[in-house]
Parts: sequence; C-alpha cells; structure tokens
Amino acid sequence: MSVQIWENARVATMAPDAAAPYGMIEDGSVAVRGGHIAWVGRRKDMPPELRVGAEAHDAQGGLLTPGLIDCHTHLVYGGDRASEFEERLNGVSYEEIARAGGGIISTVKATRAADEATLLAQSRRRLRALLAEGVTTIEIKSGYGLSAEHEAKCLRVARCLGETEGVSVRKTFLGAHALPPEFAGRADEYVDEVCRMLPQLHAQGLVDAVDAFCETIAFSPAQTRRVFEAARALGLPVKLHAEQLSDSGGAELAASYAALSCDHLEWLGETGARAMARAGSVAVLLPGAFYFLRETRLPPVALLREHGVPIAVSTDCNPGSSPCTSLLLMLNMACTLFRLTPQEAFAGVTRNAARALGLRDRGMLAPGLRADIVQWDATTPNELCYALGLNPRRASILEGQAQ
Ligand code: DI6
Ligand code: FE
Repeated sequence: MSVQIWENARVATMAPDAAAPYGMIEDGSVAVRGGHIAWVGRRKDMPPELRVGAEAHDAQGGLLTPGLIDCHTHLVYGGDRASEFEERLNGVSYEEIARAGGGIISTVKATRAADEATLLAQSRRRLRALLAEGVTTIEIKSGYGLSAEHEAKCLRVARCLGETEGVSVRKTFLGAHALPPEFAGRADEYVDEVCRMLPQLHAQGLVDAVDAFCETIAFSPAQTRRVFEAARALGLPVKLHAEQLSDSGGAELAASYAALSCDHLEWLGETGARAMARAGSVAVLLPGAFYFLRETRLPPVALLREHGVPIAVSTDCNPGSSPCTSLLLMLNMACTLFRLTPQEAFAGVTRNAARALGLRDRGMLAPGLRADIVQWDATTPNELCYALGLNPRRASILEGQAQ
C-alpha cells in the first residue's frame, strides 16, 4: 500500500497528554497509509523505510490539524426563517409569529413540502460552506419532518450528502424535537409515534444516535425517558438538548442513559454536571444559538472544568436559533462569549467533538486514526480562534484523499 507524507509542517496533533499546547510538533511530518495515519512526529525522526516509494507533499511551513468535526447540526431543512427574523426586528413578537403558524412549525411545513431533491440542494449549499472551513465530519439531525415519511426523507438526504460531498456524516434521529400540528394537545401520543418510528428508521440504516429536546416548550423528562428506552432497546446511543432555557434535569436523565453528549446546557447545575462527569458525557456548547437568541445566561464553564466534563463546540446549524454555517466563527464565539481558552475551543471541534459522536477513530492526529487532516495558512490553532471571518484553509484531506 502506498504511503503519502506531508512534511515541512507545524502539526497540531491535539493529543491531550502532549507537553506542548495543541500537541504541537514543530517541523513535523505525517505519514498516511490506506486512509489512516501511519506515523506522526518530528521530520528528522521519521523512520527511513516509510519514505521508500512514498509520495511527498510539501506543506510549506503551514499548519496541519485534525479535520474539524461539527458535532451538532440540524442542517437538513426546507425554507428559511429570514422573513421571521425581519418581522421580529420590526417589533412582532415571537409568540405572535408562532400563533400565525411561524417558528419551528413553519420549518416543519416547508420541510414536509420540499421533495428530496430540493432538500438535498438546499442542504448541500450549507454543507459546502462548512466544508470550505475544514469540516470533515458532521452530525446531522432529523427533527423537521416529524412523521415517519418525512423524518426518513431528511435522514436519507443526510446520508446522501455523506456519500456525495466528501465528508463523513453521522445521522441522529430527533423525532422528539417539536410537537407536530396534527398531534396538538396529544404530546404523549406523539412520543408513542416517535418510539414506533425509531425501529423503522433504524432498520433502513438511517440512525446512528437518538436525540430529544427536553424543555418546558418541548418534551418533558418523562417523555424523553420513553424515547431513550426505545433507543436502548435497539442498542443506539443517546444525546440530549438539555438545560437550554431552564433546568429541567435533562442532563442527569441523559447521563443515566450514558449519553454521548448533553447539548446547550446554559442552565446546567451542579447535580447535572456531576452526573455528566460520572457518565463521561460530553458538554456540547452552542455559542451561535446563545448569540442569535440574545441569551444572557452563560453555560457554567467553570463547573464543567471543575468536574472534568469534556467540552465540545458546534454550530447548531438550524433555521430558528442558529442559522450558522461557520464553525470557525463558533470557535471565536466560544472564546469571546463563553470564555473558553483557544485550546479548549479547538479541542471542542476536534478531539471532544469526536467523543460527542462516540467516534474513537478521529479528532486527533495519531497513528491508527483516520487520516482526516486540514492544512491551514496559519501558525497555530489560536489564529483560527482569534480571527473573525478569515478562512485560512488551504486543503482538506479525508481518509487520506485530497478533497
Ligand atoms: N433547540 C433550538 O434552539 C432549536 N431546536 C432545538 O432543539 C430551535 C429550532 C427552530 O427554531 O427551528
Ligand atoms: Fe440543536
């Protein structure tokens, strides 16, 4: 099997135990074989036998990092909510908009009305913006179809994007995202329906994980538990939109199901943080939603640090609370709004984002892991956190293949 070598690079391995920040190796080299990393280290330490017959690439002193991982998105949806955004800025309240059929339900209507090809085209545009900034793995949730037919359609679009766009896609079923209009006043019956949908979608290979929106305006902890039981019956991992607008005890519940992650968490308390630490659940912070909704309650970063809960950062790309297709911008906002250090923020879109998806084969540059690598016109990852609007990506490599 032929070997490819990237050399003359500054390599941010993101290995957690490395002495240098970001696991940085100056004048480093990375050798790739069969889509995986065969070796990484200082150029002068590379075993000579790896060089025999290898194809060499000069990184010209640029930065190599693991491919970025956007671990929480609702990328597949129909329409947009730009006119609603404008109405709100002209003084119409969120409740008035919702009563007139707007808000999340307007996206459900637009998503149901869109055929698969249209949804694919609309979602691809957003995906490509993310890929242009170095995303190589993305999680995509359903949750705007809210029926077996339309949830399947959205998850097929997500799968198709993964097959055609040069990115690894993880598909999450979020049937318990909102109550569809035809179930108004019958939330428990809709949860029954979600529990019936799940095995059908899973049988079609459309589900890697199961999520729910546990919130006063969405589903209760008891309803969330039923969805988690259905996931457990199929051996599927769970994650949860928890403690975004209130402390409903969602994180603790999710942790009791060994959740991969709990996401948002602005209202997380001590008990929830302890439970997450014990369960090894990742805290996924979403600064785009915090910013766009003009929230004022910050996620308890000090508490997460104190309990050693791993922190990830993601776009939450969705039409209502975070119409965002820039993970680099989220790096900056995680630092400026949430006061993460650049090292924490960058681990949040690499190593810890992989963990939030239950993926152990990526998120760092280390032997045996997937060769998902981004080459940047930068010196260290803190430049990627610092700049607003600059995209210094030179190239992305997915499983050893230039994209
Ligand atoms: N949390 C949110 O902020 C969004 N969904 C979720 O679970 C809102 C989605 C929307 O308004 O379309
Ligand atoms: Fe979300």
